[in-house]
Amino acid sequence: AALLMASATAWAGAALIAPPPAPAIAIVPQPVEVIGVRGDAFQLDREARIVIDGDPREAGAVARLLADLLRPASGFELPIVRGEAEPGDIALVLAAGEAPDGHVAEGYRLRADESGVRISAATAAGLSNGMQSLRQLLPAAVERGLLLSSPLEVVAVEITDYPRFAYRSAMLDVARHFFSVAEVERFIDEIAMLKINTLHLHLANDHGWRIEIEGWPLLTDVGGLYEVDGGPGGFYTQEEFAGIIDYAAERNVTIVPEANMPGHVHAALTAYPELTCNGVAPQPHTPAAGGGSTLCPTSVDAERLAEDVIRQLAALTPGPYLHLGGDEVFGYTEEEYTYFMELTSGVAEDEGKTVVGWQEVGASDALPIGTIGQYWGSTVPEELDVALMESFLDQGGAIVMSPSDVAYLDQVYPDRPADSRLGLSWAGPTDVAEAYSWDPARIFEGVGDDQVLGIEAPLWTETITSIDDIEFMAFPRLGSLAEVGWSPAPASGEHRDFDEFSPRLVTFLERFEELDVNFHRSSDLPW
Ligand code: TNX
Repeated sequence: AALLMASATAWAGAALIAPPPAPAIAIVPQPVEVIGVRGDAFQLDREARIVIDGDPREAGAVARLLADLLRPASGFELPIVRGEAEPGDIALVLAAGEAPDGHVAEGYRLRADESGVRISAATAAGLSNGMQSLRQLLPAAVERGLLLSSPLEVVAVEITDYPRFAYRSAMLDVARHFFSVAEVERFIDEIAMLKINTLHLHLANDHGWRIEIEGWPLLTDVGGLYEVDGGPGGFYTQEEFAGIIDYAAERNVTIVPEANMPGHVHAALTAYPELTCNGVAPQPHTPAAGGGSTLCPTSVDAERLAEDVIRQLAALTPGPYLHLGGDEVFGYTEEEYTYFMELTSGVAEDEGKTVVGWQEVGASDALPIGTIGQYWGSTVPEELDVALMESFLDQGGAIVMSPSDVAYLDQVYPDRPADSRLGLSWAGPTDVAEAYSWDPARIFEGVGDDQVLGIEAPLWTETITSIDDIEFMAFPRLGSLAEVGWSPAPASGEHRDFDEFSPRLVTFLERFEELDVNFHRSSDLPW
């Protein structure tokens, strides 16, 4: 009951005698407004249909995902049809006026009662968000994909919802260890359930080059063959990468590719000696610690490589963003560094992309207008951090917040098993409560909601080798971070209430149990 906001705005026609009993609802991230409404629960029956009211090319993917969830659990046919909903149907309504005021991009409304379910939005993204909320109103057992013995019910409810931040991201480092297309897609399924709408793929680092680049076959044929500790590595062909992008898009997840340059490039150097200053290709770098490598600042081949990589990634990526890396570049002069970042960001801009870079990129004052800086310092910034962030803002950009002491998914859990090999600890340890108890608009003075594009939770994979490891490190902490990115800001002077959040997160994790997700049973949650 505590999860519900009291409201007298139950929909027109409902008698306003006493407030309806509050349904037991637990959604992560917490929606903006959840109202218990008069009426009985919706019950899915044999004749129900999924009705698309709007452009089926836009709404089709959401309808199919919903059908894929409900058909095995109900045993019903649940045809997807176009037109107007009849009693008992689930309607997906896509129309300009349907979004909550001022929240066209991703807002949605959801209403359920005995007469049907109606999700409405102005965009496919909004419908997708509504579908993920509906999913969390259903019993966790639907996730198992097996026929259930009891009917599927949705409590009578009305939800109005939209995100606080437009950019709610996870990052997966597929360079330190390589992950198959199937593993990446499973991770996409999982993050989408939390309304994370961006997946930043870190496609190249010292330990491996993971994306096919035409004209540079050895990047992958040589540079893709290793990973940390010398494992087999791997890479995505451009076709496979396009497949990941499509898979993500159907789930309202935008892929942001990054081939990190001009530092962290050891794998590329092993493939092409002309990228080095001494003309000698080094042996592969397999220790977890960084290789300290750079593209030779005076190599024209390095410039040609950078341009080819950026143009091809831009062409492959329908999303608006291209991440140029730019972190931890040792051995460049400031002039060499800013020259390189201005070159690469100019190419990305020329390709029509919004540039994203690690915070170091703020060292340049000649970035494309609107360049996004990704902050990876701590929640208590240092002076240099402040200057770098101001540089992005001064150049018309905004900030993605990834404070490493709360948002880095590769940092150890304080209560990890004694024999755990997972995680680094330079910025941690970080538990579920710490990942929850910070605010992206309260890190830098004067950098509030309007300057913060959103949040990102990076998962670096020096110690992470499998989807099981990914799941263990990402969850449940990504649940905390998803809510920090989505749900309304706490009132000024107040903090998010972990005691309210934590049981709700436990309820969410029942769903992950059904899906056999290998999340960490953190000791700061009330199991
Ligand atoms: C820092 S933060 C890195 C990565 C490492 C990570 C390990 C940043 C831009 N770079 O290269 O993998 O720490 O936690």
